[in-house]
Amino acid sequence: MSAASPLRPQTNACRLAVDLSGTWLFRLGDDVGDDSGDGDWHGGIAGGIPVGVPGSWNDQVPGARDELGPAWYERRFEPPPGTFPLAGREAAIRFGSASYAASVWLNGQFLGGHEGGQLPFALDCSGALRDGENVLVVQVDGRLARDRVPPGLVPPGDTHGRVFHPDVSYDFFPFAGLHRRVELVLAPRDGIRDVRLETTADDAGALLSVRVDAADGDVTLTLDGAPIASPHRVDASALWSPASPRLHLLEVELRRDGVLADRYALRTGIRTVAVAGDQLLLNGAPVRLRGFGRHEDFAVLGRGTTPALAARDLLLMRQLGANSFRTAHYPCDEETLDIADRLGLMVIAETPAVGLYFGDDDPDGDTARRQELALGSLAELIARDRNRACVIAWSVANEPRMDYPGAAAALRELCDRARALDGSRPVSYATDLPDAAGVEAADIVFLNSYPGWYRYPGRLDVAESVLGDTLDRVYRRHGKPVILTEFGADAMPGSHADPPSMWTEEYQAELIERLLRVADRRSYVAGTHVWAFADFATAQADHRPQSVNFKGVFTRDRRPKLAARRLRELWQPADA
Ligand code: BDP
Repeated sequence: MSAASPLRPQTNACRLAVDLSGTWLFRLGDDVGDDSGDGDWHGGIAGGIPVGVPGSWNDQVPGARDELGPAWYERRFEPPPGTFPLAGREAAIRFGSASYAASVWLNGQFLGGHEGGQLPFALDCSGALRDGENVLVVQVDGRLARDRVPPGLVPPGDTHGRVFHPDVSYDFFPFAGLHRRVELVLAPRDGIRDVRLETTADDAGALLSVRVDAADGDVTLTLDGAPIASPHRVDASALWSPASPRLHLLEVELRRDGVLADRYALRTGIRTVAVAGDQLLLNGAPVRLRGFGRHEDFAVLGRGTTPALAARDLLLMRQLGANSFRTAHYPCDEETLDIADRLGLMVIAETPAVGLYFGDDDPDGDTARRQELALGSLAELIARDRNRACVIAWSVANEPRMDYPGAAAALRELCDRARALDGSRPVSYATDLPDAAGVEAADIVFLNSYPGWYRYPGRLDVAESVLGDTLDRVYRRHGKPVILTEFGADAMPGSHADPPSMWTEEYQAELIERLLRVADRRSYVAGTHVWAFADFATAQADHRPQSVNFKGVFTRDRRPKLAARRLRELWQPADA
């Protein structure tokens, strides 16, 4: 099914993607699964109110902040001219992200569903789509449960001991809704199903391999307008890097009897990434990541994405001199990756597997189900992002709780699966427990560490030596490059003190500067990501004033704190 294939939708001579974003109708409601009586909203919802898509419903709809569903969405649309007859084409509805689970009906006909937020899914609707007005209905369920990923309702002993309302096991608000674009997609039935790029090092530059999965016919490739065959040799000067984020236009065409049957274009960077000894190499040369962990979070939008916010964030990162970010703690929007490709920002792409735990007292098999879901979203993430130059590593989880017998094996399985699906990028998971078994499965150690905050709070004086000792110990143990994927401090914007004290802008800036100094002195440290780029919404908790994590170097509305200015001084010039 080409329309429902992993390829991201695009509009060209053979394909059409119609953006259905905009004002939808919405209502919270019970799970009315039957087709009889008043409760049947599959053909259209009763009493809906207007909401914006993309966007979480929590901060749009008054009183709905803590409502996690199920909720119902409706969008009426007419297919564009030339849609019918479908003839050799298929139609699908593609969702960029429905958090956490969705079921979809078109004109009362059930199309299918999907579990897991922040990853796209496409449902064939060729049999349901009609000329004239169509009614698209989506039920979105954001409820927390132990057998979901990320898990909710987790016993406090299996979290960091923190109690949140709503009862999440992770430190961000469980926003729910249609968070990314929704598209009507038309594509040839017997067309191009998938395109996979892989770049390997070569003496003079790199070799680009293009694998095309397509129906019968003749496949041709062009790069920047010139015909190529796979593998294709690329000059070093044409490679992608933060200093020179060159993109090329790769066009794939499928012809039958000389007639164009399908076409797919990718704007792509070409680069290699590898781990050698204690170094991370980009295009064969050692590289150090400097940047942030970044959430998708903004007032009113919740977790809803818009290219304006992504552009603002990534341009600010570049302005500071950052060259990298991690999509914590879930895959980021595809348009954000377009911007990262263009700006030369190296991305650690993370799955939604935050807060995993492996309780062996699980009578109903929740642990096994979580692992299946984690493996599933890992595969979906790699299928979505594998062609991206900007994505230089996979993070298969964030801070899994490792104190159960099955934990290490589960993390090993996740790392091995990532490598089996994509052998071209290093694989790891961000951990606060670098001594626990499981870490040996990673190609790089991703270390989250908070000296001067959770450990030795208020002790700027000892934070440096504590981090230095931790890094050296981790390196001695694993003999691999280490990326400090999280460190930092909360700072209330506008709060100042001299000498610096916790929660002030001075303390945050000073701590970040000191810890960067420690990390930068160590050659095996392949990167530092400050936690976090901007303040973000959390569930309510006694350690989260205003239900916000204030570790951002920018406020939630992207005003700089002192730490942002300090980083700009430390990170100039922004060359790599
Ligand atoms: C780390 C988590 C991150 C939190 C951060 C914090 O990975 O999600 O937001 O701590 O507490 O443990 O600020």
